[in-house]
Amino acid sequence: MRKIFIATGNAHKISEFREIFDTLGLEAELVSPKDFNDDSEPVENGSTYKENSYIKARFYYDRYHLPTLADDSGIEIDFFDGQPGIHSARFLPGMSYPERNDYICDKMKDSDNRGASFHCVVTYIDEKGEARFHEGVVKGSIAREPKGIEGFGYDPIFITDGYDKTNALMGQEFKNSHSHRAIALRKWVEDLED
Ligand code: ITT
Repeated sequence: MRKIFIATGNAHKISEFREIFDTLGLEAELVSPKDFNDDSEPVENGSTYKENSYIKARFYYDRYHLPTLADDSGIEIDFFDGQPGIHSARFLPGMSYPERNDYICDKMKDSDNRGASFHCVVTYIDEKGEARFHEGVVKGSIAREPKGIEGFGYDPIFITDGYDKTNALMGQEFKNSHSHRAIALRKWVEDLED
């Protein structure tokens, strides 16, 4: 079976990758830094999702020489002028995600400017060392208050356009087919099949 290195230390992303692979009917053995007891981390000093995604993929490809998939993602919130974007993992340092989500909803409580979007760029470096990039974007809005326990990060406050519940209430199966990550991976598969 084809082995693919998933270049992330985020356990939630790894399980989403596995589930999206299943949803897409892709057979592969997915391995990640944890399987190699590797806690080294690439320096994400790019200024775009694409650059950071490439930095992560290249870092692990150079270590393990396996076909490698990396994801850089984030949420852009209109009320905060598009922040936190590529800084989503480091936004409001020192706060847990429930605290961050409460903070965001509280700051926005009197505002009708609730637009937001989730972004993801996946980089795939193949066995020959060549990189391909695919992007997934989902538009939505910020909920009045955090709701739901599924997913991770900002899922309790993000409502995908066309739906009326947060991602964390819609559930993992919904995310596996509708998320920014699922869209990017679907494009990657279509590209592989061509
Ligand atoms: P790696 O760099 O090791 O992949 P990370 O969590 O630091 O892990 P990013 O730099 O790409 O990854 O940061 C993405 C952040 O954006 C993530 O930590 C969440 O806060 C948020 N995010 C991304 N995708 C999300 C999703 O599907 N649901 C909720 N929040 C998400």
